[in-house]
Amino acid sequence: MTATFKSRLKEAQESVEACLKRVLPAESEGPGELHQAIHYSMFGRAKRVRPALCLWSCEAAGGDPERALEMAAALEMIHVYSLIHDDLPAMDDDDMRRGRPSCHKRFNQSTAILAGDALLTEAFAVLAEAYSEDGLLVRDLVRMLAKAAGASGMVGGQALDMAAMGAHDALSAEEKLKALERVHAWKTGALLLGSALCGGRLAGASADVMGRLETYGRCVGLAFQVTDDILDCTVSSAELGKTSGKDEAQGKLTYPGLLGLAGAREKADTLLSMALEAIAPLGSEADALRDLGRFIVDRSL
Ligand code: GRG
Repeated sequence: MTATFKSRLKEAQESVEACLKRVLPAESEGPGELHQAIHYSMFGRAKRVRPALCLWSCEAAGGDPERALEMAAALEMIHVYSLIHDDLPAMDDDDMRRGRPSCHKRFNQSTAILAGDALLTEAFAVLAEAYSEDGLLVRDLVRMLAKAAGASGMVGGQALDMAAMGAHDALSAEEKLKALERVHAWKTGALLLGSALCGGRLAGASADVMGRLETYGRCVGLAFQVTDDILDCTVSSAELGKTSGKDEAQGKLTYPGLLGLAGAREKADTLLSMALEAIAPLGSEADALRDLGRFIVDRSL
């Protein structure tokens, strides 16, 4: 990671966190521990990749990234809800997240479920409020966010993942790769793709630029999860801030499992090249997006 990118990412993280603090009720507000749980999960150690993707897609399309701040905050709210719910015993059952006890461990399961529910619901209120002067914009952003997060996006991908548990033994290697790509494209890729598209829409991007952002978003979305699979089997839980080695323990299909470690790295690099090629004509306004693509593939957490 170059020093320039490091400071750009830090700047984006700080602006989004300040925006999140503005739009979320204070930690001290009731009822019960709801807002404490929301703040606990929201403000832990986090990369804020989806917000950065949104802000910098807006910039790459010629827009003002400041205008995309609330959109970026809404995306992070949806992401954090998914992490809280994913850690629950009925889902991935994980005790550790962002380097500390997961939400249901620090609080309890009902508080964690409600904190996730509240973040999901309030994300749409943030959009409706922030962009209320432009009804068509709100309509498009709500539609795009719901598609990315819902039954044919992130939630659908989680359902596919749970249904696939132990159901792939009879498949050929090629079929396994296809099944894995489908789960990843929905479960992780859809929200990352949605982040790029919402950024482009906020900039009023042309159909050509939206198409380029779509290819970029799809490729880095998948590359993100390929890298996540690699990290899961190469980095310790302490460094990752979440339990590592889980994929193998749960018998899940993974890119390193199917392609080997070197093959998985090659896959991530190929996806990155495709992403960079798609945005090649966008000029220097897309530099942060280019660096973000490289970071997604080269990161160590
Ligand atoms: C509706 C009950 C219910 C559950 C939904 C949708 C869902 C559960 C889970 C989504 C699936 C999910 C959590 C996918 C994992 C994606 C992933 C690799 C997350 C880690 O993201 P990073 O690395 O984390 O960006 P930080 O902590 O940096 O934000």
